[in-house]
Amino acid sequence: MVETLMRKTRIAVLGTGGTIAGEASSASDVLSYQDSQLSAADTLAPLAPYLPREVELLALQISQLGSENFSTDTWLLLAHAISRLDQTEEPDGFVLTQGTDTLEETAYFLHLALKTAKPVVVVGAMRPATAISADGPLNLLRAVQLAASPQVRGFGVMVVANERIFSAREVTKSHTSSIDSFCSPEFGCVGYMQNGDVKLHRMPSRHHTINSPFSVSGLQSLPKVDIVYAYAGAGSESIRAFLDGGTRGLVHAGTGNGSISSVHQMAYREAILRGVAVVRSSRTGSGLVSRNGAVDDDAFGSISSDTLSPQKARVLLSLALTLKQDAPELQRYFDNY
Ligand code: DAS
Repeated sequence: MVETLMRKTRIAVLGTGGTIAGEASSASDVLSYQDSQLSAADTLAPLAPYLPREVELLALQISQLGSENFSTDTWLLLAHAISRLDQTEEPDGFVLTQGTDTLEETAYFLHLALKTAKPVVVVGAMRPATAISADGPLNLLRAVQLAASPQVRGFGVMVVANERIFSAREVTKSHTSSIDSFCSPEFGCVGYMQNGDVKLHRMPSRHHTINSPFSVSGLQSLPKVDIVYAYAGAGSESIRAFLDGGTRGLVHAGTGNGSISSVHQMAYREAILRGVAVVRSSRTGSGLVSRNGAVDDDAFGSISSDTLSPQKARVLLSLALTLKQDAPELQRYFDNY
């Protein structure tokens, strides 16, 4: 008798801490708690009865810290861990659990840097694991189901939250405490999770992962890029401090369509003369920062962020600076990624 052994769908789950791994002293306490207490394996335990039999999980603890403490080195650590696992364990998909505060930055970084067509899902929770109505277990179950789905092969990095699937480039945390915090202003989600089934509505349109030129293989650090926040009456102290600190790129979180005050313009002019890249983005939360709009980028030597938020523009600029320094070439990355 010939027996065919079916290989199970293997999902690697990488834990890094955050609220999804958090504990409070009372189940009714959803706001004061200790994050990063449970291991990746602990957070997966409640899912066991609901996982399809053909799925097997591989749990790994990468770090145990709130995502407000993530750095660009954490992103590199995660990218290297995923690439290594991809080769050694040959999983079919990846789930990364982390705090929600900077989740969108990690997700976009991996979306640009990873060289895999396998689904990668970044997931967190707004309430600790001990909460009477914790969102972590359902989000995590959906993340595993999504990562196991061949339908999203080639979609790059996704975020799943509150039954919606988002593309890493577009997703943002939009609320301090609601379980419906994750959204994608203007673009919307790419699909839904419906009782564990993946229901897709569109594909991510910009290039990513295997179709991006960025590679962090062998890279131990990223170029330093900082964000300058614009507000009425802002001085240029932060720009000067960043320049003194050795920054390689500055992202302007500008008012409106990425406008720059005359005080900031003077300091940025000096930055550009010193070879520091300056990207104009907007603090408004949605819309496209148009090139040669509020500022004549051609004349000024700046780059417009397209629809990237300041924190996402920083991610792209950090990676772009590993390949190019020139403003027109950097602009091409912002037009395409
Ligand atoms: N502690 C914050 C963080 O790690 C919040 C969270 O996990 O959701 O990002």
